[in-house]
Amino acid sequence: AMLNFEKKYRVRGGTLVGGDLFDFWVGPFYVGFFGVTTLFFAFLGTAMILWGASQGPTWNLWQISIAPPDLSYGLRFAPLMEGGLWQLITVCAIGAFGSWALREVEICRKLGMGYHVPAAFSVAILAYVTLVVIRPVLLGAWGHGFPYGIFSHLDWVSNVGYQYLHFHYNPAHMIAVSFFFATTFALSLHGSLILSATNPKKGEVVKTPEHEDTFFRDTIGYSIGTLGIHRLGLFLALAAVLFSALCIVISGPFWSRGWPEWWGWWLNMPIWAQWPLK
Ligand code: BCL
Ligand code: UQ2
Repeated sequence: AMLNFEKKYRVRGGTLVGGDLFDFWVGPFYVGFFGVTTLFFAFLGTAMILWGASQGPTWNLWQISIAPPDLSYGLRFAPLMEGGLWQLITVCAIGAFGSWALREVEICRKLGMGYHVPAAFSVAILAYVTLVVIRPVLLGAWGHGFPYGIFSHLDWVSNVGYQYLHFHYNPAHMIAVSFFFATTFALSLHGSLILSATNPKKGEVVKTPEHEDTFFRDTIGYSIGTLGIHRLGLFLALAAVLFSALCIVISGPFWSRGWPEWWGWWLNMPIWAQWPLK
């Protein structure tokens, strides 16, 4: 069923390719050229994961894993069962994520919206591509990508982390983590503010943004405003993911020793490195 206002927003056009050919909906979902390509890559990729699992040693959901090629294959194609599958699945994943972003762009154009949503999603895609393409290429082997499996990718994160001795000392990781925490903090302030304004005690009317501003002015002397909190939230979230991509792409290509050692420049600064004076 269509909601009464939906007809008004089901506008023709705004497509990037294919003109009217794929300009249709299935139920509530817009399809478009990139809806078709999303489905194509998603089904093919999922089928390959299932087939890979069927060739593997387990059907335990937690333990299924499709590994990238051995480092000795460098940046070449590997045989299917020796990482080739991982390479094809990676192509499908990038195809599906990219198609999804472009489908979002078409929907933005139909609705006359800004491109904030696809722009933000592109930053998540960039982080993924950094992990499975950019960093492996910079290091010279697809084997540096992470394996596709629930536990196996966690093991990869742990192993790669310890390869640099103590990943918490990675300065970009520090900033990324701080932005992630700030994002959840800002969103908890916002969510709780909205819920308390819209759920007053029995018999009272729903409160307005004036009350929201006043709450924060009373408590901390500052309100960022209803539009501002959403801008801040987007900024914090994007910064978190951009610094995540940065923290991993510099691990190896830029710094190959332990991250604690990177701080030597700071410990050796002449302001304190000369103390105690002998
Ligand atoms: Mg660390 C990375 C936090 C301890 C080693 N670490 C990260 C970052 C993040 C973080 C900053 C991962 C987020 C990210 O990249 O998002 N680490 C973090 C925290 C601690 C921590 C908070 C902590 O101690 C409290 N890390 C440690 C310890 C080390 C360590 C010290 C291990 C011993 N950490 C590493 C390593 C890495 C990180 C190694 C990384 O590689 C990783 C990183 O920075 O990666 C970039 C980015 C988001 C994505 C990549 C998701 C992309 C999503 C795609 C585009 C879409 C998917 C669609 C999906 C398949 C479809 C679903 C369909 C359904 C229908 C819904
Ligand atoms: C706010 C406001 C909102 C909000 C929130 C605030 C009326 C509905 C949460 C308060 C936010 C502040 C003070 C920024 C905090 C900064 C960081 C980095 C977490 O003022 O306006 O609108 O939801």
